[in-house]
Amino acid sequence: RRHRGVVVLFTGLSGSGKSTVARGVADALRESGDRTITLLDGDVVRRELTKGLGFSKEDRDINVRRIGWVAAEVARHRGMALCCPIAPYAKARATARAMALEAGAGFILVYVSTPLEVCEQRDRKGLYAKARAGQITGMTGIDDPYEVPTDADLVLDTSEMSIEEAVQGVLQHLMETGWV
Ligand code: GGZ
Repeated sequence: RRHRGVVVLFTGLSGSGKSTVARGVADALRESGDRTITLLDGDVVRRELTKGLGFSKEDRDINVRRIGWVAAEVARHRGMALCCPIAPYAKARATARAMALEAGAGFILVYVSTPLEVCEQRDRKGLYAKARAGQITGMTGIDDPYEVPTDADLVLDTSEMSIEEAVQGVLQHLMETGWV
């Protein structure tokens, strides 16, 4: 059976666990091996695909649009693209969905809903502390918006479950909906 392509977009705050969960899903699916997986990981994307963009609304929208476009092209050729930008704006996420559907592929929006206070406690890069101290501005969730999705296909809170459980949740959803 040849699968149709599909784009899985993980959205959520910095530190919510998007990348970690997406990486876990990619690893699991690569091991089981019946789909080709492209992981468009945050750091790599901003280095290779959207270098030079910042965090203004305009730049974030361009960032998410480029990711969505590449993901849709991957999915057009029956691949599975996993991407994990914050993607704070509903309209940019809707554009990514539309581009995937336009390419004849599926689209799954995974909202990683880990609360701000938990993301802030983790603060792996120290960005939240800097934002609270006023050393940086425009930090998502602090002084920059995050529009909570109303159209998520799956919602995962990594403060209420382990990474392994979150990965299993995504895999189970993909199986239930016939994508793997
Ligand atoms: C949010 C920022 C910011 C600001 C730098 N706001 O936890 P991280 O470090 O590794 O992930 C965050 C990443 C966000 O980039 P995205 O491409 O995912 O964002 S968007 O979809 O909005 O384009 C964070 C770091 O970059 N970072 N400054 N002001 N996150």
